[in-house]
Amino acid sequence: MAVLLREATFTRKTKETDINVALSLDSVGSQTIDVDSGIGFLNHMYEALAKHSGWSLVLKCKGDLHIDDHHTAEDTAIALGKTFKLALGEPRGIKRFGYAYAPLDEALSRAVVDISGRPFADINLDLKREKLGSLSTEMLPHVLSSFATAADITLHVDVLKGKNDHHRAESSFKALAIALRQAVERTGTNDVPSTKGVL
Ligand SMILES: [Mn+2]
Repeated sequence: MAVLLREATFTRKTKETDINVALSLDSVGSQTIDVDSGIGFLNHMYEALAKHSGWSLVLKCKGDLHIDDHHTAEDTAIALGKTFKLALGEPRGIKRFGYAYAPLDEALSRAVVDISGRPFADINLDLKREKLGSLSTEMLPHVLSSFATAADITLHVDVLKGKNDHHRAESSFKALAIALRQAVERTGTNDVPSTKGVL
């Protein structure tokens, strides 16, 4: 029996941002990753997330960067979360829970994911710099929590160590990627992984 690929596209257009996302959780062969949010450091984080999740991801955003980076960062995270939920579909036959540690040199992050259907995020990055490239560092925890809320998942991310804010941020996205990859992994059954029988 052919295994269905878990894929989705999503479009979101407001007065603040115009976003198109195409996501595959099961990229066959080589991954396609093409991210242009208009914010270099944000692209770098989404690319790291896609790469280590094993996703193919095309994400394009035309945002109101003449105001600041807020709407673009927040709305791309919401759009990506909604696309993830659409691509995953009904959470049957998946591991549901995922957790991972990811180092980047001196930095170390931990991410714990539950594909729970209950949106919740607790994100502790403790970044000290005002900006990373043209992205306000305060937007990074907001991006992670917006993604989790839109995706209807429970997410805990903690940067445990690290002196360099670029490393701290990037290791947190890599940890999330590895945890997500584990959580959506197929078990080979058709079970809903909950004692309630529904997620
Ligand atoms: Mn980097």
